[in-house]
Amino acid sequence: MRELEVIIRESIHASSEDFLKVIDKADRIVSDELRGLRGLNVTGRLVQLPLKGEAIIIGDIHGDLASLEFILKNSGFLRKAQSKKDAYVIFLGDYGDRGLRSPEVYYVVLSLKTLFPERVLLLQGNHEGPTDLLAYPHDLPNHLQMRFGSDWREIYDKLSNLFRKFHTAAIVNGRCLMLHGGVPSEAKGIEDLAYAYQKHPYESHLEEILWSDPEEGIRGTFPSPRGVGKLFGEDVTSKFLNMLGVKLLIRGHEPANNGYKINHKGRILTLFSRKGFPYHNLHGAYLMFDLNRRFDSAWDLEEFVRRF
Ligand SMILES: [Mn+2]
Repeated sequence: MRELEVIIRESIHASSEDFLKVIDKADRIVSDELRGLRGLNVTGRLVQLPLKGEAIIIGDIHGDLASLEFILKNSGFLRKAQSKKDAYVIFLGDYGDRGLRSPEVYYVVLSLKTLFPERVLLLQGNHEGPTDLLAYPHDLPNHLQMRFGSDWREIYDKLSNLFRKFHTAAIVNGRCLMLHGGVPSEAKGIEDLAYAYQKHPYESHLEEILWSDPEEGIRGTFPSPRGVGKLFGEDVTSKFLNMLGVKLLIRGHEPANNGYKINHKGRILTLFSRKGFPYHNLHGAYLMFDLNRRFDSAWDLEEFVRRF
């Protein structure tokens, strides 16, 4: 079984051919999952996790390979997964762009998916959206071009095609929901999460799921300064989470100086798992807790947030 150090080294030295192989392999696994052919419990693009096992939840990485390596090493995920312990790693999306190591981060994340298909969940972020609604600046293509020369186009097209197959959200029944950005304010039920992917984000709940942010002191929704998605109030959060019967939303998307922040009376936990340019947050953070644990709010889980 491959060690973490080996995978990291591979990510830095892989040829375009090696990279394409990892993408193809991950694509086959993710496509099988969407057809219900794998061990994960998937409805549309919503994954249901069991009430047992350990969850390692990772927010935005944005090309920061060093933080990703730190988290994987310190959480002991590979060791746990290799010894067949019930451990899941759930990425909340936004793997590339911003940082200097976007191709390498994708290589590591996709390698993990191929090594432990049922233990690694890759959620879609707004940096993995459709090509006509992508976060700007989107510098992944430039990084691929610098590294792989004229092969960049094939790699980018295949990666980009795979992004659109990533899961939209994950749920632990009665406990928590995980997704990248925000609550779909007009959603009528859990199906709107599971099947949001069927329409372009502009015509579906997916725009808010990938792009929205919680705001304090407002009711309902307001236009987002991002120009896409919305700012949503605590009333929107409570209505949606109560409808799903969960206590907490765990999401990424927003930089936080401490690596994490809590909003809407403890019903939202934001994780930001990378450091450095261009955000300069003091800490990155990830969450590691037992899926069997009962909690009422983000404050009950705060002791399991690991800052670095
Ligand atoms: Mn984002």
